[in-house]
Amino acid sequence: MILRARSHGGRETTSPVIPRAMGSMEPNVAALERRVRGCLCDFGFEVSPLKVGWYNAVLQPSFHLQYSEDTLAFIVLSTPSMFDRAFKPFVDKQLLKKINDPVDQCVSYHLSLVKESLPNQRVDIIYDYEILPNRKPKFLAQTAAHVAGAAYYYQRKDVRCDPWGEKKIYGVCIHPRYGGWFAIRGLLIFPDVQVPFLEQVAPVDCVASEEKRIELLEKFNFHWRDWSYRDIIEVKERYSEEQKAYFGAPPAERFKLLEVQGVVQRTGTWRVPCMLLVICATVLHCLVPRP
Ligand code: B12
Repeated sequence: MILRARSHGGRETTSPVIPRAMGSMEPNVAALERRVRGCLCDFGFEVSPLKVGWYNAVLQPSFHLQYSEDTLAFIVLSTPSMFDRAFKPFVDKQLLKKINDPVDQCVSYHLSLVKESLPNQRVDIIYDYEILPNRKPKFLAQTAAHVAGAAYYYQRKDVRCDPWGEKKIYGVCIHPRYGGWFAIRGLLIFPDVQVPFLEQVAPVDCVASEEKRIELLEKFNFHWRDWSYRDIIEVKERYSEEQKAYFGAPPAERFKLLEVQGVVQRTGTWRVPCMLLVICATVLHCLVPRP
C-alpha cells in the first residue's frame, strides 16, 4: 500500500510504507489505488484513501455508512485544474443532458469510468449532492475529507473564544495547497476490500491561530459569495476568472454560459471575445444586489 508522507508545509509525496499488519490482499490494494489515481488525477481530481471505520468513529450513528470498519474508500476532491482538464473537454465532447448540473454530470462521468475500469470489483459511489429520504446527506463530505487527511475540517468547536452567540455557524475544510479553492465531489467505496493495515494520516492544520480560524468561519458563513474564505492561506492554485464566473453564476444561467460557448465554437474566431462578454455580463450580474 502506498501511504502519503507529509512535510510540515503540507506538500504531498508518495512513498512506499510497510504496513503494520500486511494482509494477503496487500498487492491488490496497491494496484487498486494506482488504478483509481490513474483514472482521476490527470483530470484535476485528487484522491485520498480512508477506512469507513475512521469516518464512522467521529459521527453519530444516524450518519454512519453501513460497511464494516476496515472497508476501503477514497474521498475524491476536484482541484482548480479540473475545470480545464475535465470539465471543458467534457462539455466539448459530450451531449449534456439539460436536467442535471453540468459539473455533476462531468464528475459522475469520470467516477463511472473508475468503476468501469475495475469490472471485477464492487464499487459503490456516493456523490456530495445525494440525499437520503430523511433529507440528510448520504455522506458528510467534510468529515470524510478530514479523516482521510485530505483537508482540515474547521468547525465552531475548534475556536476557544466563540463570538457568535446563538448564530448557526457552518464548518469549512481548508486544503494545504488549494486553501478553499476545491470541492469535495464524492466517495468511492470498495465493499469487498478490507484494509486493516491502512495508516491514518492527519490533515494539515494550516489555519492554526484562533484569530485566523475566527476570520475563516466568519468569511465562510457571512461572506462566502466574495470568495475570500478560499484565500485564508497562501495558495498554490486558485480558480481562474472564467471558472469563478461559471461557478458564481446561478445554476440556471450556467447552461446559458455553456450554450454560448458551444455556439461560438462553431463560429471559430468569435469564441474568445464572446466568452469574455459572457464572463463580464455574469460578473456584473453577480455584483448587482438581488432583492
Ligand atoms: C446541506 C449543505 C449546505 C447547507 C447547510 C450547510 C451545513 N453545513 O449544514 C447550505 C445550503 C446552507 C450550504 C451552504 C453552503 N455550502 Co454547503 N453543503 C451542504 C452539504 C450538501 C451537506 C452538509 C450537511 O448537511 N452537513 C450536516 C451537518 C450536521 O454536518 P456537520 O456540521 O459537519 O456536523 C458533523 C460533524 O461535526 C461531525 N463531527 C463531530 N465531531 C467531529 C470531529 C471531527 C474531527 C470531525 C472531522 C467531524 C466531527 O459530526 C456532525 C454530525 O453528527 C455538503 C456536501 C456534503 N455531502 O457533505 C455541502 C458543503 C458543506 N457546502 C459547501 C459549500 C462550498 C457551500 C457554500 C459556500 C455554497 C457553495 N456551494 O459554494 C455555502 C456556504 C455556507 C453558507 N454561508 O451558507 C462545500 C464545503 C467545502 C469546504 N471547503 O468545506 C460542501 C462540502 C460541498 C462540496 N461539494 O464541496 N451548504
